[in-house]
Amino acid sequence: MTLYYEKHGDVAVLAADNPPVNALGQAVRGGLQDGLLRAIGEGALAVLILGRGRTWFAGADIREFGKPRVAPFLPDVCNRIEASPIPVIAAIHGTALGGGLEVALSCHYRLAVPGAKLGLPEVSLGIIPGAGGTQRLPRLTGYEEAIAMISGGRPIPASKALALGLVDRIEEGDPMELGLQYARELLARNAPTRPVSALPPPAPVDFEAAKAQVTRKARGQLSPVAAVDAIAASARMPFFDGLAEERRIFRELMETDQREGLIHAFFAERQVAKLPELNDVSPRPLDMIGVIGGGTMGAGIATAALLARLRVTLVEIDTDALDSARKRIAGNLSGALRRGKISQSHHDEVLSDALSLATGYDALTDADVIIEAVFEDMAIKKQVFAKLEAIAKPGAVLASNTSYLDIDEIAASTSRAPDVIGLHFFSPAHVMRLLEVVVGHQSAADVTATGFALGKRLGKVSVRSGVCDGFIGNRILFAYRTCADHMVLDGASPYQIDRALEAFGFPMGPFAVADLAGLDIGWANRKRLAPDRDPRERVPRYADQLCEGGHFGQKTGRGYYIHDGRTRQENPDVLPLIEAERADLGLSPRAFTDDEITRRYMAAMVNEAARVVEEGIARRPLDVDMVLLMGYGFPRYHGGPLKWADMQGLPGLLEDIHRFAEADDFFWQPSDLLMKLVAQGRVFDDLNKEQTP
Ligand code: 3H9
Repeated sequence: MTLYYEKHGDVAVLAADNPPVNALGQAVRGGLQDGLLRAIGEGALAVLILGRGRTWFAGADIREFGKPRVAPFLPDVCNRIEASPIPVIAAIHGTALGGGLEVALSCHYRLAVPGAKLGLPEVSLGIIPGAGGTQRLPRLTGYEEAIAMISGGRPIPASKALALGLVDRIEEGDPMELGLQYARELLARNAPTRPVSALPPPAPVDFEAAKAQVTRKARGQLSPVAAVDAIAASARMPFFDGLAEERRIFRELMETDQREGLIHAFFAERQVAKLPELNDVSPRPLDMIGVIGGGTMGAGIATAALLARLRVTLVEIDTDALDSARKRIAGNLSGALRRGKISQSHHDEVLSDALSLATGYDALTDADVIIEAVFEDMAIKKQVFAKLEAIAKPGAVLASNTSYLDIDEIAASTSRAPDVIGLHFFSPAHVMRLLEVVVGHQSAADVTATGFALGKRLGKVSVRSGVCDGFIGNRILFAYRTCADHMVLDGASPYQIDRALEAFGFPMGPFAVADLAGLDIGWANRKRLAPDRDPRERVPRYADQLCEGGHFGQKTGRGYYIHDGRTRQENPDVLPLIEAERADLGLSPRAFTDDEITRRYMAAMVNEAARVVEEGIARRPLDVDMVLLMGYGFPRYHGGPLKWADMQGLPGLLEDIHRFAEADDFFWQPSDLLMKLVAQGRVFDDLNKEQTP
């Protein structure tokens, strides 16, 4: 039973019970429709709609998307609720999202409990509201707010919903009791039905200007822009014509790769922490976190833990360094306060009680998890772990935040290898949502589970990675960055490459990203890898020359670009360096189209990603997708590199790689997994499905 019908005097209660989120699957829709008819048939005077469990309806059942549609359809259910001859009341708790809010908008009266959240997040799934949301919401809130809510997709708290007229009242208590009381009050004053569709559309706004603004922000994503079109229809058409227009746009978006990519990302985000090796494994305690190193990374990790209300002890080498670390953390926390992420009292409490700073490792004897974020050098890391071994309590998890180095080698330098793990945060660590949990060959299962539990506590998306140089993300980055360097040597400019990839949907192209991260990082890495480099590798010199000139990107104001605040301009010194290098190498530059740039860059990314899966470094293709989406700016609406590859067609990609290999068969070696999938006529997503627990 997914929808309960109960009679409470004159009021019929329809209560959904479809855990976990009361999604509006076929049975729930059918139950709502039948319950309404039954209530009217039995002579009820009002209907109250509720969600049992943790929430009101969180939306249409996304699992039904892409399958044959089964009646009754949600728009019809909503229209029937609105057309009811007796008042229908929504009592909202938890989340009223998407189709869930559309059901509420079809009710005649709405009450919410204080913690409720309301929203139309469909654009984040690549679609728009399809059951009247774009036509009913503006009639209550006006166009400006409706455009913000629908094109932005972010839910709003009940208090804001009240201010906007989206709910009629907020009351603390049990939604069923509150709803029944509200229904009786309405009956006592003979309150009429109150269809939102009968309201006139609000005063129109400049929809073209609104659309232009949304287009700029959407960076190639279709749904937020299409949402403005659907909302605008409500200003020029009668209600039911507007509904038909909304439906037309909804259906069109349903057929797009963007919808498929975004829904893949939605489920992958929830799938990524589900690993058979963690079934029935309990994490170790994680109340007290130790952080070694108070630079940008260490301070960011400490901030992330403090924001999650964990106790933190940070260790630095001397009082000056501690002072700088304290300032960094305080700066991060006041940023969080400014952005409304924490309250003033949480902010003050954290600084006065939850954070301790010390210069000696002895302060870490009580820590449950100790994360080192010291300089990226194996010898230094080993010294740190030797000291940790001496002071950490038995069972403490010893973690390294290294972004490249071999966790197994670090673990082997202690006698506690099973306690050692990599926790690779991304900078700024209190903002970026990705955490790579790097599992060494000897890491204990409950240590891995603790890594995931910590990630969850910090609100991160944690991805399991095996050990290799650069783990999942930086290893793949290295491959596509190398491809970009080759294209520069062969004739493309860094600026054309950045423009082409920004048009693909990345917020920044690879050269702008390098400037942001600091060119010295790549420089150090090239030096580290130089001794073992294969002579066939093509490594450009011009990037080193920029660094030798003291130009490290944004932090020095000059790199590939000249930076002035948030604006960037091409650095005129860069192209001459590149031209000189091409001349030295005897290369005559050729023209690249933007399309070729994107195809090569993506082929390099997909090929390396496939190898990462083939070698078991990532357990599933979706793990790679999450890493690139969460940590590397990959456009979410393409679903991640391997989902994108599936949608493009793997045979075409493999053909590209074979063709590129004709000129450079050292770099362009197709992955065995990619070749196998093509030969079998399968796609990466088939591997995700095979491994879904
Ligand atoms: C829509 O409504 C279209 C209409 O306009 C028009 C129709 C004609 N369906 O996130 P959690 C699953 S589009 C199916 O971990 P939380 C989820 O996969 C929809 N399943 O919990 C997970 O499963 P599992 C608009 C869903 O507490 C489990 O529920 N609505 C759906 O962190 C728990 O989810 C949205 O976009 C769904 N709609 O967050 C809302 N939602 O345990 C999407 C969740 O097997 N949902 N599941 O991994 C959310 O934003 C969050 O799930 C929510 C709860 C905030 C509700």
